[in-house]
Amino acid sequence: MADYTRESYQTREEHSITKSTYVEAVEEMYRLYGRDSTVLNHQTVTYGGFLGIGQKLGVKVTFVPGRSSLPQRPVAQQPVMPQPVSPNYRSAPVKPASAAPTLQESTRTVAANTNSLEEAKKKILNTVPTQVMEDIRYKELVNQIKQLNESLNNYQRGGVVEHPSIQKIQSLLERNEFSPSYIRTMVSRLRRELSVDDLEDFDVVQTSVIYWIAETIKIDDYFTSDDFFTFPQAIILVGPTGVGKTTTVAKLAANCCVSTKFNRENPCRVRLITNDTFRIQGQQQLESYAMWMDIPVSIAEKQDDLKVCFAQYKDRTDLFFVDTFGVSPSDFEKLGEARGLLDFKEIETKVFLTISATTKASDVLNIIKQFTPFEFSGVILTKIDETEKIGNIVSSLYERNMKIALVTNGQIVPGDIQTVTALDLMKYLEGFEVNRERLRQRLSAKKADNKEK
Ligand SMILES: Nc1nc2c(ncn2[C@@H]2O[C@H](COP(=O)(O)OP(=O)(O)O)[C@@H](O)[C@H]2O)c(=O)[nH]1
Ligand SMILES: [Mg+2]
Repeated sequence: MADYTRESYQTREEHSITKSTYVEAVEEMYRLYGRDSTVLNHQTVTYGGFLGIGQKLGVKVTFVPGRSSLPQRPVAQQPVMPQPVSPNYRSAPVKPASAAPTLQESTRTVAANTNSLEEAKKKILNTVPTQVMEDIRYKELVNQIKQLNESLNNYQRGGVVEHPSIQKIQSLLERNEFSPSYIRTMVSRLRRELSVDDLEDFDVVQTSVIYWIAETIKIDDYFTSDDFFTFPQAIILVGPTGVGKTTTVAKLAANCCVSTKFNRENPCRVRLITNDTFRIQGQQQLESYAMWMDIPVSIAEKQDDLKVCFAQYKDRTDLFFVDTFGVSPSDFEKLGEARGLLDFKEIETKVFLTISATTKASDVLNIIKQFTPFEFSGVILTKIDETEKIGNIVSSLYERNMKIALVTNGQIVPGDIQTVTALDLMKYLEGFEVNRERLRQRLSAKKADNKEK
């Protein structure tokens, strides 16, 4: 394209092709007019049908055909070629190129005979020897096979040639470590819900995708609801080892103690319980937090110990926070043991699965699966400060329809814990430009809409 001057564009005629999608129209243009054709504009149109019935929505692409598809201009340099008009040219032997008259000569001869340039042209075309025609057809055929091969390769790479905006979104989602199936869902939504004009404006595309991502994040507002302040009850944290259960239990307990819901006359009575008796540090860690915060702590090794503890302190305690020993999701024996330990009815309980935000998507899915018997109601997402990508978590929680109740963002007790909104989490998207205000308005409009329904 680069060697085309403005003038040469102007000397070529505009053409248009209408197909059901932009990509199909452009592919057809390339096929018929060459890869060096230039798209001038495109618009959404209706086409096909009969008397307005059965019309389809499509895209009309207006373009200038590629130079390669045009007849060569400098006739004088044309080395070829047509045979003089001969009534039985099909059987006429092909003359060597050097002996053939030039195109100019042929044109002159024929024009003189017919006195009509148009007719002369037709006749010249008819005079092209069979072998030359065969050559042209052969070249066309080779070209078509090449294009078919290209299309086939594209399909083998996983689909049709995508609009550049869709390609860009796809790679941004991959960069943020969203799962392949989540990315497929977003891409098919883009294809379905955005017009070709919308796709041309990347800002519209990314705003829609960010909004859809926010929509897929479900928040559990348990810790701000009245249910959390219905006493007595036990909050139990389960999850793999090292994700931050003990630290989070300490943060929660400390925050309840300083909550504005309570005061000196009416304090929140909190007790910590740990059954992490396997590791000396596990137990000591909670005990030292408890001592530092001046909160009582109990050790409950077995299910019976827990039952005794609840029975003994229920009347003097509002909230029990139970820190469990960490279990690897592949250690089925220990998982069963931990589940058995929590099998009691003495007190209202609420179980939360603790997952580190740094866990990769396939592992998150496995953890959710293995901890399902614990009947957890939501997820506490820890260590969000240690990652810049949350696609792994967002896509796997969405796939399992899980809600996020709390997020922890550091090692400091009690500070680094917070309730979040979907909008808060959008700041962890890398490479997207988030218009927070527009997104906030759209999300609150949706919330209000849902409430009305
Ligand atoms: N960066 C970061 N570290 C955390 C967070 N929560 C816990 N940790 C650290 O993770 C490590 C393991 O925490 P711990 O509570 O013992 O995990 P547990 O085995 O699940 O009980 C400790 O060093 C904690 O300080 C968090 O939100 N952010
Ligand atoms: Mg622990």
